[in-house]
Amino acid sequence: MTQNLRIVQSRFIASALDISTAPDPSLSEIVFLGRSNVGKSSLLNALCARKNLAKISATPGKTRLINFYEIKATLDAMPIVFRFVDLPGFGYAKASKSERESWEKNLTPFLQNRVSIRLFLRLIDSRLDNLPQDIITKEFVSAIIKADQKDCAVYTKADKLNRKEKDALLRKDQNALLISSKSGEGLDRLLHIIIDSIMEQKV
Ligand SMILES: Nc1nc2c(ncn2[C@@H]2O[C@H](COP(=O)(O)OP(=O)(O)OP(=O)(O)O)[C@@H](O)[C@H]2O)c(=O)[nH]1
Ligand SMILES: [Mg+2]
Repeated sequence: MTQNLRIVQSRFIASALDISTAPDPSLSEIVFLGRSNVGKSSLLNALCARKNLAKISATPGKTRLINFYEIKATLDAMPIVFRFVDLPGFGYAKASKSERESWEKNLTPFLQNRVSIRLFLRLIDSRLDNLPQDIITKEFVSAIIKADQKDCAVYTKADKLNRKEKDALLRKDQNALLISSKSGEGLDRLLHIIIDSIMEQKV
């Protein structure tokens, strides 16, 4: 039997520069991780069916702080409350050295020590898989992940791929989760993965 899962409410709660200024880790958190411009903020908006909840831009480097959103979903009749955490992108070529250092200085301890993180959503541009920076991120998450956390790779902008290109990606990784914030492809499957990561912790 398929369950009826949907996000019914979403709101911005706070921005923080680092873990010390972040809100209390009192709710399960899903972090959106990936290169600048990969589509993190767009995915967050698409999952919530909101246009401008998180700021998006064609210019890389739009998201500068750690942004927390409170999300209310329902699984059949059961309410589930959790948070989405939109992060600044790394690897933005035009970022100054000090901006890159500030990313590492603030976000590395956040990702390592934030106990409420249940799921690392690693976004990868489906047209540009295997970029060195994405491989480094995968290794970084593998090194810090704890037993009560999950890691999930998400291939973004699937609307830009034709059938042949999608098949090629799926041949390389048969579990590849192809999503598009534009067409809505893969969003329902992703939402189930998100909720599973939260529910597993509770049982
Ligand atoms: N075609 C298409 N474009 C997308 C999709 N998702 C995002 N984009 C575009 O990609 C650009 C970057 O999107 P953002 O969501 O701001 O990316 P981000 O990862 O949050 O970027 P930073 O905040 O700079 O780290 C924007 O021009 C979006 O419109 C998608 O699924 N399909
Ligand atoms: Mg962003």
